[in-house]
Amino acid sequence: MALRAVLRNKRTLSGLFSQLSINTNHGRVCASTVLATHQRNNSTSSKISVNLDQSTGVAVMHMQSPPVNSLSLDFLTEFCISLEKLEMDKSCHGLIITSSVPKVFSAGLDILEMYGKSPERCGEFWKAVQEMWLKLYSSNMVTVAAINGSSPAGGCLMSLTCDCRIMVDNPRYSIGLNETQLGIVAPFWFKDTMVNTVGHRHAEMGLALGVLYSPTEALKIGLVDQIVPEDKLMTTAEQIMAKWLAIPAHARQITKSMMRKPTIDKLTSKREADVQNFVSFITQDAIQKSLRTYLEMLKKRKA
Ligand code: CO8
Repeated sequence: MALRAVLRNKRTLSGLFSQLSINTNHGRVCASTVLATHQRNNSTSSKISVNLDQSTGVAVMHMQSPPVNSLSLDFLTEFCISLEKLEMDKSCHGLIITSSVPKVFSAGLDILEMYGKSPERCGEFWKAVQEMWLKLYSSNMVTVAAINGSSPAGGCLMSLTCDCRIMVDNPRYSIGLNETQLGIVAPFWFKDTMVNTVGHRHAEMGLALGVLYSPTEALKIGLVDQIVPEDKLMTTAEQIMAKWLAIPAHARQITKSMMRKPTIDKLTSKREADVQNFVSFITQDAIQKSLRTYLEMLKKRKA
């Protein structure tokens, strides 16, 4: 009946839903809660800084762990705690992830967490990597990666979990799942996330060859959605965010879940086995040797 009245008034269904979702979200918080939430979610830990703008409902997360924002166990723990806080904050609808470290978005998993460590520690580390992926890939928030530097391997994975990726158009920056170049293999859920983004053929070639794409190449295969000059990155991210947030929230969230749930369920149902696989793989002598060679190569390249 109410709906008919709305249609009679020539208002669209999506307009109605849009209004409902906005009202619902805003209706959940009173002014004092907003203030408390505002204080709670403008946080700076040693590796992550989060700034939530209450007027837009958009949080900007800066990764600030020099030299390369590598994903160590400590980093991942802080990252997941920040994410959880935002997810539970009903006044936060969108998240932009970017880096405070010049020229690097994230160098991916911290190789030192995988080299010379006990099986127990490797297992703990891997659970944290899974947690980051699960939280981001299933987030109810709109997530945008504002990629302002190189983003290999786990850094690429992190951005692939977002709803949208914008990268600075600088040919010195690269992005991709380059695991094979380290002599290691991207796990099935890394692969699935890549396939879901760029399709099977591009994923197959990119993964097998461990390709690190320039921004232009990444745009061409759909690994990123837009490339922009450095000084336009954040304004573009905000514009894209506004476009996504204009969609009725529940419809967008259900659609996201529909698209991603099979991939998420696959890991959730095999989580423990995946940890065991990782630990037995990464602790093999041959793999440890490959990692040592790669670390030496990184050092030599620097010298
Ligand atoms: N982990 C730990 N340390 C790192 C990493 C890393 N991923 N990347 C760089 N570093 C270190 C360097 O060794 C160097 O250390 P130091 O100062 O002690 O010599 C320091 O960070 C600075 O590095 P650079 O001088 O190279 O910094 P640049 O700004 O010149 O370059 C790059 C930045 C482009 C990010 C460059 O450092 C780079 O290419 N790094 C390697 C990135 C990489 O290959 N990451 C892959 C990690 S593996 C992963 O994410 C998924 C693994 C899945 C495992 C599955 C197994 C089953």
